[in-house]
Amino acid sequence: MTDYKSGFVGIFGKANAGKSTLLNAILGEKLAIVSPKAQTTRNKILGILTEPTYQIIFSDTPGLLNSKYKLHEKMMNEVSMVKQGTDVVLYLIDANDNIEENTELLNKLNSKQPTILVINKIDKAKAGKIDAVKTAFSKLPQVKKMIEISALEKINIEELMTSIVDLLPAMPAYYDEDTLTDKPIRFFVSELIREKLFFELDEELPYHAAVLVRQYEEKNTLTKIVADIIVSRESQKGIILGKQGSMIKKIGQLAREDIEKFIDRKVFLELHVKVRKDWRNNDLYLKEYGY
Ligand SMILES: Nc1nc2c(ncn2[C@@H]2O[C@H](COP(=O)(O)OP(=O)(O)OP(=O)(O)O)[C@@H](O)[C@H]2O)c(=O)[nH]1
Ligand SMILES: [Mg+2]
Repeated sequence: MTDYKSGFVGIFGKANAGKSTLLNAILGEKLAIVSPKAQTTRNKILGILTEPTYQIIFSDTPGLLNSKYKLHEKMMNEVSMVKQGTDVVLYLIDANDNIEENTELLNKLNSKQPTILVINKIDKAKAGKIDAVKTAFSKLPQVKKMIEISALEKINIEELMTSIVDLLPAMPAYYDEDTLTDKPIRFFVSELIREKLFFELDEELPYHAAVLVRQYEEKNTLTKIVADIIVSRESQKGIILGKQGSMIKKIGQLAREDIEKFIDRKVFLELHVKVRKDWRNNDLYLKEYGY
């Protein structure tokens, strides 16, 4: 197959731009967790799309930010790693977001690879915003193409795929056609639990939490999973447990339902809460929790 195309495509942008939503929309599978809060994604996640004429290896990345603690540094290391191996850059901007901030961030990303500006959330873009974004970004030489999409409503995704394939090198597939991602099942399980924290807990708390799957055991009729929710302060433990354990019960129930969908099996999920003081600034803990 001489004209087969294949390559690595990094999805970059500010937190909350819709990067993980886009990855899921492209793959038709919920690989990356999504929440209304910024800084949901912490690890790079590979999503592989294999078609008869091309294979695209997408990488979702954490939103670009200024590091405030070591966890942030690790997150930005993930971004750098993806950047190094990428053939095509997708830079996602929320159509309503600040334009100057985003042009600066794309310049700071400083990738030499051809870039597609993906203007997302056009389903709720304010009048004139899309044109303003286009005017500003057309001045950047690395931007080869600009496309308006809605990752949530799956608008213009096909057009985006065509534009990506145009920029890909002729190359045989890197992965076999059954491979969807690079992360083990335990990673997705911990992410689905972590996602629930973003929805059920107030402002700051999800940013102090990590999830570690300690046991994953396939029994006859179900899969038994034991996981720790790690927080950085004693006071946070009580909040996650809730009144008579009501909060952790709710989190466990919602997570279990999603995990069952993901692995297509009945799940028994046991959650524990542990305090690891200031884990976000501790290299050993960060490593243990997968960062
Ligand atoms: N209206 C609308 N909302 C969207 C669209 N795409 C994503 N969202 C919403 O935007 C929010 C953030 O989406 P994510 O996919 O988590 O964004 P992200 O860029 O991965 O964010 P981080 O992981 O924090 O960097 C979620 O509430 C999504 O439902 C879109 O096309 N239209
Ligand atoms: Mg994300």
